[in-house]
Amino acid sequence: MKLYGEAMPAPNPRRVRIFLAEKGVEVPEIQIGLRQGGHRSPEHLARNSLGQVPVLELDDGTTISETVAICRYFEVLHPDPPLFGVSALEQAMVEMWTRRIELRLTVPVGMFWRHAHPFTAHLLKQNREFGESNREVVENIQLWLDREIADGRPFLTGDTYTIADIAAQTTLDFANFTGLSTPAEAKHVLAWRERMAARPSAGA
Ligand SMILES: N[C@@H](CCC(=O)N[C@@H](CS)C(=O)NCC(=O)O)C(=O)O
Repeated sequence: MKLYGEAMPAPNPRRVRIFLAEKGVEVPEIQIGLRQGGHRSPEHLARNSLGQVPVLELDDGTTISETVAICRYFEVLHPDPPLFGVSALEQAMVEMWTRRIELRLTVPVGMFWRHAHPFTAHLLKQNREFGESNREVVENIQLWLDREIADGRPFLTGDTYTIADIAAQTTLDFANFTGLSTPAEAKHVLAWRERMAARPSAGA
């Protein structure tokens, strides 16, 4: 099997790499060359008709797209350490937090990137005003997250590191790359980010 992905700072392929590093699993990755348009080549569109990475290709040629779907596949193959929760409650919490992060944080960071950043200006007709409006959305959701984790929990869902932490870590690192930072008053988020950055998997 092999992964089609892209190097840092692309957040979604990195989510899979961090997940695999936490599991101690090695899968070869081919970098698609987003800047060169490799994701729009006929070969890649045959793997994922949406032209995105990551894509996992199995030995029989089956392809799996969507970061969380790829991670779920590896979770079943390599259950330890569990990163999607074990009990019914843990699994629900992981789902809740992953969806909150993807929908409330990753989407506005992506909209800022697509509509306000000079690097993407040649790719689409940008709506700069809309793009810039996401700065405040990203800041406010981090302040909300800060209040949520102010109870001292070490990870987003509680006492256990999960894929929800990986989703937030990779999104916020990418946000920094685009020029969006964590507000200084979000002290709990900043401390959590330091803990995530100290894990060996952060280099993946
Ligand atoms: N929902 C997808 C999003 C994947 C995605 O946005 N990947 C980016 C790289 S981080 C990409 O391929 N961008 C190129 C494009 O969308 O045209 C997932 O979770 O895998």
